[in-house]
Amino acid sequence: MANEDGNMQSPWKTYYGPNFGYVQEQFEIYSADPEAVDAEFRTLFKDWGPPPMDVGTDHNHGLASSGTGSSASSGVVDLQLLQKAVTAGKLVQNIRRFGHLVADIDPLQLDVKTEESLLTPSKLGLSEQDLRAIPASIIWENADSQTMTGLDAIQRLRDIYTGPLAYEFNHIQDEEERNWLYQSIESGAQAAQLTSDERKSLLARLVEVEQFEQFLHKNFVGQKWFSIEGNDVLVPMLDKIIEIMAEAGSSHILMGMAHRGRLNVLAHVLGKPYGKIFSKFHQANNKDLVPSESSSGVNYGWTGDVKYHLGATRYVKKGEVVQAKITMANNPSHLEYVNPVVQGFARAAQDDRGQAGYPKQDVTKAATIIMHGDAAFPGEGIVAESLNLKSLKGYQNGGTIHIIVNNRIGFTTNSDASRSTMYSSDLAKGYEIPIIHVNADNPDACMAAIRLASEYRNKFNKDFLIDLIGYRRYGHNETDDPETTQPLVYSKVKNHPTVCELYAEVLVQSGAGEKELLTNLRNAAQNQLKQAYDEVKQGTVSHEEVHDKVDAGSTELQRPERLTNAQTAVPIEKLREINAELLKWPEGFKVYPKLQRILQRRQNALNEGEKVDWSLAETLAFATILADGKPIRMSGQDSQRATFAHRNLVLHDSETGDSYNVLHRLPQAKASFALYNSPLSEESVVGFEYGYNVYAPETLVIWEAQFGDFANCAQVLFDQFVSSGRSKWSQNSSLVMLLPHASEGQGPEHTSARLERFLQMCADDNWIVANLSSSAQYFHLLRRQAALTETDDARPLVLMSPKSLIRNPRVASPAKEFSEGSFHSVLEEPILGAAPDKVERILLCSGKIAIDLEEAIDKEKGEDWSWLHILRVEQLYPFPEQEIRRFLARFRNVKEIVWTQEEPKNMGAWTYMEPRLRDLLPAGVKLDYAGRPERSSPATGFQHVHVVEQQQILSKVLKQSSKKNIPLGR
Ligand SMILES: Cc1ncc(C[n+]2csc(CCOP(=O)(O)OP(=O)(O)O)c2C)c(N)n1
Repeated sequence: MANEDGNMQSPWKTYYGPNFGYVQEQFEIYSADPEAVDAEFRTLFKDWGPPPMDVGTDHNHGLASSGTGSSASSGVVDLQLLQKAVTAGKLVQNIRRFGHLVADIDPLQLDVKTEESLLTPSKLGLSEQDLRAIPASIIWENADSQTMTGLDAIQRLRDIYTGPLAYEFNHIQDEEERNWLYQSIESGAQAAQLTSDERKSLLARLVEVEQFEQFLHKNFVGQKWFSIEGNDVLVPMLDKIIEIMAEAGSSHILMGMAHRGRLNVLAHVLGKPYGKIFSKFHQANNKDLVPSESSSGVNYGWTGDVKYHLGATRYVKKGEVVQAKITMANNPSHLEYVNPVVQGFARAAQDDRGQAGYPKQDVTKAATIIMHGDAAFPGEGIVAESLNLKSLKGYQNGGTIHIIVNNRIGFTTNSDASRSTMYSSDLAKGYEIPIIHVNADNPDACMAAIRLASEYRNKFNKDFLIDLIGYRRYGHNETDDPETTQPLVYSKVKNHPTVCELYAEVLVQSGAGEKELLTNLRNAAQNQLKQAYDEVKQGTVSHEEVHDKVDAGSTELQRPERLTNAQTAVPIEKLREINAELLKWPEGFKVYPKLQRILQRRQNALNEGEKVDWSLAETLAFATILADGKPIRMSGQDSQRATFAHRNLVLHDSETGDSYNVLHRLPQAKASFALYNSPLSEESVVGFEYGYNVYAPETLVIWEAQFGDFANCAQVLFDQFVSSGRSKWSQNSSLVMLLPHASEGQGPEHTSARLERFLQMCADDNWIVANLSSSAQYFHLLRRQAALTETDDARPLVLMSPKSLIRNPRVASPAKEFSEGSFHSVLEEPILGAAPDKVERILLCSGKIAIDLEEAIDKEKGEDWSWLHILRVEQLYPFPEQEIRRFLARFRNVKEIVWTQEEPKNMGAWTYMEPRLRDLLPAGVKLDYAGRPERSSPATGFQHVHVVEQQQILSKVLKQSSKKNIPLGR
């Protein structure tokens, strides 16, 4: 050892932990009285001066033994101290990981929280003295300069992790993200105090929220609207996200939420005038909705919806410039089903579809905020299916901010009966979504949560979840008495001050606000509400100001002419040029040889005498639609290749595995073509594609089911959105749904898309339902659908798509039908009907059975079939009444019409067709049914039974009453 001028090591480096503290203590004594310390210390202090204060920063030496002699200078570790430091390090991790268990996140303090042993130093064998002896930076890498000792560090970390904000980040696998999250909260950046002015405006906003609810309670007794009270802070939280996101460049802000607090959010976040909201309570006459003399009793095609389901749009301006468009999606009662729809909105807003190739996505362009219920989030499977979209190439939207509006109850059901997880939010952990639980009675903490969530979303472009834990001040709705089922909770709620009262008190205590502030704010808010109310009552506001615009589109009962007039043929030269381009792939790209041979066969398909099959018809439709400048987006399970291996629009190099999208290099294409294999989900994907289409109505959006049978997994989306969205909310779409459907002996679950259910929902000109029998029909129908996008005539298209027919040569069409034809709602069987007067029986049918019939007849060419004719109803809805009438009029001697289908009698189109056909039946003509009998399951599981059943149907309709059996199926 030598002094600082010498070469020897500083003696201080051999003292650490409690020993170093002892040395410092000795120095203090020495400073007061040198004689009061041992001679050894006297010498030391004389030679080296005072020991430094910040020994703790010297991590490597902080734990070396203070032993004497050679062991001291050789840096031997004090094992006991080392053990303590390691335990203290674990304690830090425990606080980060389990701090939420004891955090102050429950406004009503319903659960008694017991101290966790993992978080208690003494239970881990650490005394305060031990912690004081450990330098903070050894156990906590984010310790600031104020935090000196381990004890300080633990105290600080407990404050951070067990206060009104609780964090769950440990499930984030990415190290950079995890570290960023911990660092962000431990640095206190987001928790930084609001200024006094900011806190006052926050209180003013909370008062508006509170008083709006109070006003409704007072003036609309007996009505329901699902008050926000108990989670009032949601409104200023949304204000804050919108502000941050708009500043960060989001010009679209897409929101989805259920009933709870929706009116308040509509009023305050979406700027829906109070008067409009009050008028819904008044049930005031909206003349568009009321039966009138000029209407047939009801407004055609418009049912409207209850007040707490309606969406809204607002433009946020900075000066005169529109900074962002905020959209609250229309929402059905079905909880959480709006989630994928909003995700689809966001992606549509982020995609630039103006050039060939995949759309160019800019995630800064749109921000997504989805609110959930605490019972619905863990309970409804659609939540998991929608979260699963978050990182998938075709669906991700750069991160959604989720807020669980947690009132700790679902209707009358407590959390312990509605989920098996500790928190409502636990599902999100599996998707590596960071989670904050925050006390809704602490507005400052709620703002900190928003800041962190938004910063994370914008930095990592991933989802974030805030579990906003409040309570529900009243029953499930305002007409419910919650005390019958939750007496204890509600005895607490009754005496619990409102968040305004709590926060006003905080402001008064901190000197940020004067005592009368709350009363003044409440009075001002009440005055504003009263004024709006009086204006509505006195009728001094215009109809437009009070009522939502009803846009039910066309009021005509049918629009068949506009549909049939759609120009969908494409000149043959153009088709040939495009077809040639489709067979060019990049230099050196090695297409799988078997597939190459299949594709090469398409080369001559447009020549005289050749035919275009289903698959090429689809590709040509897509290519020509792109050439017309319409973007296309398609997704479904395995849709790139297609379930039946017919599409193959994404090719894979057989040597490198590189992929190449055939329509991306098409020189004629003027718009984007997105084709994605979807995850194995129906409801989230249908919801997403529907949302995409609603928000990007110029795009031809297609969803393809693996088999139509699985479409019913998305039943809610068909019922609540696709079929009825226009009628309830004036929300139109042109979504195409391809649903493989046909009886082919593949068993009960690879047969039926449940055509009957789609037909049952047909009304008010709500969508198109079709089942086709030729590739040219498919080409024209797709092109018509594309042409109608964005027009008043746009409607969703439900297409029973083919399976075996894809490769059936009878379905392939000659080039002429593409270059000259158009879509026909009804087709005549080409090999029959040459002598109309001889026809006695007409079979009406749709889809594959038409081809089965043609094959059966063709096999018996020698027979006299002049007594028979077949009409294929290609478009089932809108019902082609005029076309069918026109056809029937040609056959004057017809005696019977037989609706022929392969589905059971209680399924397929029969129950839909029967009354409609009866209405147009010529006098004296009988209507009959041929098909399977009523069944509870759509199809047999045995192939041989299927064959027999199919033959029975054909035999029945192809046997002329007076003649022998036709030996079918040889
Ligand atoms: C899919 C679905 N099932 C059932 C209901 C009926 N329902 C309406 S609100 C509600 C309770 C929802 O609880 P929670 O998610 O906690 O939201 P809160 O109403 O408490 O805000 C139920 C069961 C519904 N609307 N949707």
